[in-house]
Amino acid sequence: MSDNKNTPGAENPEHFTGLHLGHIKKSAAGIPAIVEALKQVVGEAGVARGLKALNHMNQKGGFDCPSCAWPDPDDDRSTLGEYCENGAKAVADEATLKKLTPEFFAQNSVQELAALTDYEIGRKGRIAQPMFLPHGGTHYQPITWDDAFHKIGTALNKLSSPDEAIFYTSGRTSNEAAFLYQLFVRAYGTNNLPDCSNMCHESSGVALGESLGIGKGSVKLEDLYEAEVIIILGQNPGTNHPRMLTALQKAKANGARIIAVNPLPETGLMGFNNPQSVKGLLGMDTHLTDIFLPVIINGDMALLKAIEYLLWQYEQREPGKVFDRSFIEHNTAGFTDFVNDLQQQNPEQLAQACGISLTQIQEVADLLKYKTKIIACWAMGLTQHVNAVDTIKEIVNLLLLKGSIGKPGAGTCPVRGHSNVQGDRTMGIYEKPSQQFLDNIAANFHFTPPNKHGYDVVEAIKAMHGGKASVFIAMGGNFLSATPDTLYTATALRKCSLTVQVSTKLNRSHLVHGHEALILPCLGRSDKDLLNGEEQIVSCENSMGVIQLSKGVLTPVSDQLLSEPVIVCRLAKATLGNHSPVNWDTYLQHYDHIRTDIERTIPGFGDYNKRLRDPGGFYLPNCNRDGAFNTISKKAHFNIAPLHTIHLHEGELLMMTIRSHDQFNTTIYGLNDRYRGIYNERRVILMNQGDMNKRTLKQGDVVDIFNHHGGVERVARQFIVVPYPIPPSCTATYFPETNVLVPVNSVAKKSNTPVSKAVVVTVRKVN
Ligand SMILES: Nc1nc2c(c(=O)[nH]1)N[C@H]1C(S)=C(S)[C@@H](COP(=O)(O)OP(=O)(O)OC[C@H]3O[C@@H](n4cnc5c(=O)[nH]c(N)nc54)[C@H](O)[C@@H]3O)O[C@H]1N2
Ligand SMILES: Nc1nc2c(c(=O)[nH]1)N[C@H]1C(S)=C(S)[C@@H](COP(=O)(O)OP(=O)(O)OC[C@H]3O[C@@H](n4cnc5c(=O)[nH]c(N)nc54)[C@H](O)[C@@H]3O)O[C@H]1N2
Ligand SMILES: [Mo]
Repeated sequence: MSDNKNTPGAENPEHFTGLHLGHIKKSAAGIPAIVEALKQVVGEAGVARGLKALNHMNQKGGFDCPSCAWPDPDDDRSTLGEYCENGAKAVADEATLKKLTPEFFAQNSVQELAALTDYEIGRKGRIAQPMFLPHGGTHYQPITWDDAFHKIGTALNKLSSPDEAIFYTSGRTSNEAAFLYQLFVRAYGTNNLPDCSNMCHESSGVALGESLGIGKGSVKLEDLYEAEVIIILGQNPGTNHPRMLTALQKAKANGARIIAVNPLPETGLMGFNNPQSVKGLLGMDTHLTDIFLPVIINGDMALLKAIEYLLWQYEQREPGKVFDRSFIEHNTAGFTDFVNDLQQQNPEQLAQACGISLTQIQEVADLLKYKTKIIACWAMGLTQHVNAVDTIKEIVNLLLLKGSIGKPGAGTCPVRGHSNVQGDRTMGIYEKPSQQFLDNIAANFHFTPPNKHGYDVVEAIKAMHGGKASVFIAMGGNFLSATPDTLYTATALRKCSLTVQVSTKLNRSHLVHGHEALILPCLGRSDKDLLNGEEQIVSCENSMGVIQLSKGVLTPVSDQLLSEPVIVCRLAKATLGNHSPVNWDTYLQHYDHIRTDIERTIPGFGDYNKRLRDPGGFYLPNCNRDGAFNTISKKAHFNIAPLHTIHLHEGELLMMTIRSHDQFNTTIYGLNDRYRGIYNERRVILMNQGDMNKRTLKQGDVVDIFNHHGGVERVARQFIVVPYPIPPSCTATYFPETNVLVPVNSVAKKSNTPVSKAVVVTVRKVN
């Protein structure tokens, strides 16, 4: 909402960077990926430091890649390096030797920095000491750690209620830091713990929790190798989870068939040159997808229903051969009602609603008919929709019909984003904690944690905007750029009395701030973490529930950086003073003490300190994996939901905001999207040629993009039109440039996740 039209930033560009269009690549990775990776790392960190980082990443006893949450193989790790191009870019970004000294901040005002693009801001370097922006100040100034903690403690203690403070977390925070952070926040007295998950896989957590009794996926990496069919919906693994391609390649070699459901023919779904194998280096690619279904945006539910309908028809002809009747009878609830509803469906209408021909859907049904080991993988293409929870439950319906949960080679695979986003939730970073979790805290730490639900991300923005919250603290992330409705969120943050960012790199959330602002620089994943002269380890949980050790190896760029656990302890001491129910000094001696308390509080962490040091770490318990369903009825639930139809008026288009190949969320590594053939420009809008013709637009034309949700005009200025193989009425732009168009009030039912993949927009040519 445009209550501050003058917000400088990426949404109001000064100039273009010079678009150059190439071809859409036919396969991902290979030598170009290795070249890119080395270029980035060596360029930022130098040869010795860069190679040291790469050699330790994702190796047993090394550090966990700070990029995505894809698991490491349980068995042998590749000697060619167990990392991908984008993991290398993430490390290069963190291991950079460039640092932001007090002189840098003295020379560059906040306003000047805010006028830069996200790409330019991110290239500046690591923050090297705590910085403070006084009320009305134009430049950040150095501040001591003690003074910084004192300021925050004082601000928090001045609030009339702890609920007026908000404590955000991004998903890179280690288990140890996350556990202490939520403990501090609850001891302080609130559950206002929004996290990036609210914008990410929250819909998956809600759907899986309600249907299957656990909000996490059920498969292990080895299951992929055993699957007969892998369905990948709304995910672009070639860019966002490149190491998944190695697993898919192995699955293919073992006979698996792959179905990809995506409005775009994403390169990584199509073919793969494994840079960790000699064949891949020579450019011999594996053809990955067997059936590609270019659904229209949010057509997935209709598609899934159509597949189920056709399978049900087969089942009637051959009872018990297509559906797993025994599994359904013993393990599920709601089958009869579900089938009654399915019978009412009209396959032609469903085909039309998803934009896939009935012939092609029939091909999928034929493939699935006798298969029993099916895995469904999905990511943001499904979770960021109004009906995301129901769509994910529809995936579960399909798997239940086929008995494809709780056995090898089958199950649910929501592919997580941030490297420890799943672990942070396990540690209690959650605005709606269970009573059981709170009881465990109470029993171990002798205080009564609040049980009133806190704010999630969208609620937090509204609370700040409405003056109900005025201190905002972020443990990592880039709240301003990652959240919807950029200008509305900017206003919300600017109303705060104090905003605090615990960060590694400079980002826009440091530049759009409260009356006073603090930047607290912390160690990253790759940095050596010394406490009382001893190197510390931390731990993360990957997408498949494995807890693994992470140990940084690089000398930090500044001796003024503190680790996140230390920052939380000192913040807690400064805020809670002598009244603290928790003895923070114990944790400041050794992180093993943190893990001992995690073990006492959270199930599944028995013998944590020992098992963490076992090579490869350990799996957390997962009831689905063992064929059990921890719902109230102890059964898996079929779900019946109507289709969600988005009515587009004349001239309107449906826009998905997606990631390019050269970014990690709001961190922009470069201006190329190599696989999609788009170079040197991020301000592009991918359009169907027919939609361009209707608007008399041609390649290279510049348009403004509008959204009018709730009667408020939002505009993203100056995007270059690029014709692209995308279904009619669908368009794509890059996140975060177009977050300014995502309405804060457009959220998924039940999960409250911003609808970032179905933004109704119009375009107008700029003369
Ligand atoms: N290099 C790199 N790695 C990353 C990240 C990064 O930014 N860069 N981000 C990390 C994070 S936090 C996350 S959550 C993940 C995100 O990983 P993804 O979910 O793969 O990321 P997106 O770019 O949002 O891609 C969504 C995909 O869904 C498709 N899609 C959009 N709408 C629909 C729809 O309605 N239906 C279907 N079937 N498909 C649709 C898009 O075409 C696109 O291919 O990646 C993680 N890993
Ligand atoms: N329109 C649109 N919006 C989206 C999405 C989308 O697809 N479309 N995706 C959503 C998703 S899936 C997610 S997960 C969110 C991401 O939201 P966030 O997690 O908030 O954003 P990031 O860009 O990952 O955060 C990057 C910043 O984290 C800091 N950082 C990096 N490493 C560390 C560390 O180790 N410790 C600390 N303390 N700080 C660190 C750096 O300062 C860096 O600038 O964005 C969401 N927003
Ligand atoms: Mo994410």
